[in-house]
Amino acid sequence: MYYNVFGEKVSRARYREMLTAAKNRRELIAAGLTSRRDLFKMGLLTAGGMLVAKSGLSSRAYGQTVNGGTNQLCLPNNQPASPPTRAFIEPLPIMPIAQTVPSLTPTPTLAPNTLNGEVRAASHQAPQIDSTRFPVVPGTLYQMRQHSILAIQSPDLPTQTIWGFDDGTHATSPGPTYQAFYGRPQLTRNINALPPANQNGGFGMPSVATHLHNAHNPSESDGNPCDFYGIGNFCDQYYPNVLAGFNFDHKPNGDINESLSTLWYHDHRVDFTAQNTYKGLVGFYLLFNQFDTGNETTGFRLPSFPQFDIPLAFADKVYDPTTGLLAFDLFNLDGILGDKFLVNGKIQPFFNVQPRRYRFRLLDTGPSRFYQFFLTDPNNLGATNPFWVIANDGNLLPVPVQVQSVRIGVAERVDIIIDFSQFAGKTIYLENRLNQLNGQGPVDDFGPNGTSQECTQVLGTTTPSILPAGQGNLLLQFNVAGGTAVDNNPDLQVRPVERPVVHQRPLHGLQHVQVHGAAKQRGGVDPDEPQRGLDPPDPHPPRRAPDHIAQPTTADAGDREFAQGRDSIASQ
Ligand SMILES: [Cu+2]
Repeated sequence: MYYNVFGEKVSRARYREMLTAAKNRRELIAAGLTSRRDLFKMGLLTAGGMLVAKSGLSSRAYGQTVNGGTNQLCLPNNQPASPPTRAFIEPLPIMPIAQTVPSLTPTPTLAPNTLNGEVRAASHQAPQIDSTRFPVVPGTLYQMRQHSILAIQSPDLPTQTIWGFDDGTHATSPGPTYQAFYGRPQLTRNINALPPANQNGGFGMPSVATHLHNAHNPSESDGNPCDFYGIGNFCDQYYPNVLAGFNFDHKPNGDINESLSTLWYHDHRVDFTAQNTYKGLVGFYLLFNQFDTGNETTGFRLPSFPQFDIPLAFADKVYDPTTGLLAFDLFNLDGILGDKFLVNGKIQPFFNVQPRRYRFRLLDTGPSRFYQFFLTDPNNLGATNPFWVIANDGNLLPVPVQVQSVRIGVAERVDIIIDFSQFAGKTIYLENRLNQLNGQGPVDDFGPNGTSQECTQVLGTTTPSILPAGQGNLLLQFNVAGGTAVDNNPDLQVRPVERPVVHQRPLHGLQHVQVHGAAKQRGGVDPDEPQRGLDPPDPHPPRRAPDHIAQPTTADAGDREFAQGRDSIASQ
């Protein structure tokens, strides 16, 4: 029996065709074709960015002849399936908390230490604003080496060589989780210790720029795509952990409305961000303050970190059916969709939880998959199992919003609270029910009854935008203990997350949630890009208060200097 990447049965001849095409593409990549620009130079891409219709190379070209559909982007069967893997037999990995170091050698300097191999675009800005508050060598220091690591992503697959972050104590992918605090500046020395390109296993560029996505950071420390550096070089990245506006219109401490919480770091190397993040160069950066304290007996009393506050990095990947090794198809210009779903670096893990509230920080690490998360009880598929959204893209919402599902796009985050007391003694699943047929994005819901007419000619029927419960991708299994458990969190019905100061405006995001039963957002498909909502234009400028479920903060606006207290040049 032969299957494609969508789990559909295909003929043996078709399967061999797909395998050959994939093998030919990999060989071209291994031969030194490492970017789309090379493909253009070789004449392998059309002006429209499509792979030329060459048999034995483009499985789409094959599809054009056999399917006869007019919408070639809808080809659902152009990749062989990854090898079979069992689900829910290994526990969810929890990334370790990043460990600080007492000092760095050589000592960090204001100007780039080029003599010793530092590659940085400019001198640190923060110490030049206030050297007392932001000393050149702050009290919190990290040293993170990027190097290859061995990982078991499923016991049914061979050990994988991927790339991770090493804080000196743990070398993991996703990397160690930063536990950062407002008012406590820190510096991370990122060192490129990756193997040479000819040992990259077929994809990945050993040249890095580590970006702290969405953070309000000085441009020289931002990890801009073009601030990359090679093996053996390093970059000192200064994270002031200060609220936007601290040196501008909200002196001295900044604007509390600009508080960020769930951030992530990832490689941002121009042209290779997708490959390098797919290869493992991602991690969480959690920023706490006096309200979001990480302790459920203080502040907003959100579930305590790290025991009940769990970062979840989602990724979908493809494995070579002949070797079982992680594969990346550079020729798939619609964006790669994987048929294996990883959470924190493991394919379909389980997580044993207590019957109480947990906070989960959901992150879509891409490269091209959108998710709409539901809680699914396999013994009661008709049940709607609500949970709470408390933050989007790093900002706490003014009030928690109860939803039946929440959607995120690539690079987006959403913080949710699940109360497992309602599921005591049960096994339930976090399920992605969003229907996505290719890397360009999920299918729309513009057809009748929430269906899409995308791909109708290829599929012969309309397709649902949201798959029925139990028929999506089961990502994570929760085994909920029986009985009761201590839970210091307040009832979210009484809105304990309400922010101390916010501008009151109509909550478009909230209305959207009520109408559709889901907090919907939608954006691009590149981890480089910040996501924007599709909601109606905001009639209430200026865009300040983080009270919109898909609204960027001004720290995300990308057009003000950190020195003016608002932003780095490119904070996305
Ligand atoms: Cu980013």
